[in-house]
Amino acid sequence: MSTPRETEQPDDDQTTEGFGHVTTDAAGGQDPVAAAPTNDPTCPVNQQASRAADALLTAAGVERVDLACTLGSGWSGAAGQLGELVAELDAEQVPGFHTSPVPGHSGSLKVIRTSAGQHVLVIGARTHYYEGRGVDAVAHGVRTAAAAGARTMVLTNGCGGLSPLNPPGTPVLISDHINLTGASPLRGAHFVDMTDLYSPRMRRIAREVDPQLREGVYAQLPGPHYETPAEIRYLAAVGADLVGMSTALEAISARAAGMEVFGISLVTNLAAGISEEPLSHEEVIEAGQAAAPRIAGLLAEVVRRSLAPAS
Ligand code: 8IG
Repeated sequence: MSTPRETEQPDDDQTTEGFGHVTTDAAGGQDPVAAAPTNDPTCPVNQQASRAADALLTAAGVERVDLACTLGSGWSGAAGQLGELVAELDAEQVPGFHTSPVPGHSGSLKVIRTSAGQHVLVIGARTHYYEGRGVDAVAHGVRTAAAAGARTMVLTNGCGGLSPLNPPGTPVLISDHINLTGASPLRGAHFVDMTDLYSPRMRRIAREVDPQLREGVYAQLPGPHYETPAEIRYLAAVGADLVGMSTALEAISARAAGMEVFGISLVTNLAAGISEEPLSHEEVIEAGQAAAPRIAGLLAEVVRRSLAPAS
């Protein structure tokens, strides 16, 4: 089980003011809400996550969930084998969630009971950074999962692949990420270690389930445009294997909340310039459909084994 690894940085000019009490000047310089540190339980983003968690837990009639899973492009059917549906809510019924404008993203939140009696929150309504709602909207799913009691955050996505070893339709374990959004879901003096962000324990379990699985470094870009071939060569040179528009900001938020993080990408297209073909969203949807049975079984088995008591 991972623990939140926060280090209080030495801060010479720390004032006696508590968290959340940010002074504003007459000109309205700093917005106190926007500036409240994200590790303060009274920070409005955490309170909104608690309200969303309450709505979900009440609808499901459960006290907490054990694990949460965000479904990315190509993964919308992958929750089918996790267990029995207990509750399903439209994104609009849960505080802070929005229906996704993207075809291939489901737009609902589900609570599922596994055959072992544990509960999984399935988030089919991810907010992407490119929607322009800000980092708090992006992190809201993860914060809601943490507020609902989930100790493990499973992040799935569809992405571009930089290696011909991972053709479209290949699931790849995320071993690490490069956050190229220029943003963070955290603010204030909230310093969080990112070593071993993507749980070695969960990756081991996944490779036990499917020994063919490869690992890769995922680069999150802001999007919504895809990359140029020159940008893909740049990403390859700095060590990226996978490129997409989600996951890294959410993983940071999950680590900050003390959750164990598991990331898995479905390569739905070769990145720009790697293949002769231009990129299309239709290609992304088709690769997801073709891989659906394999990735649904994989996800269910990784979740089942990760929740099983250590023997
Ligand atoms: I699915 O090739 C999917 N998402 N940035 N590049 C980026 N995001 C993606 C890609 C891709 N494919």
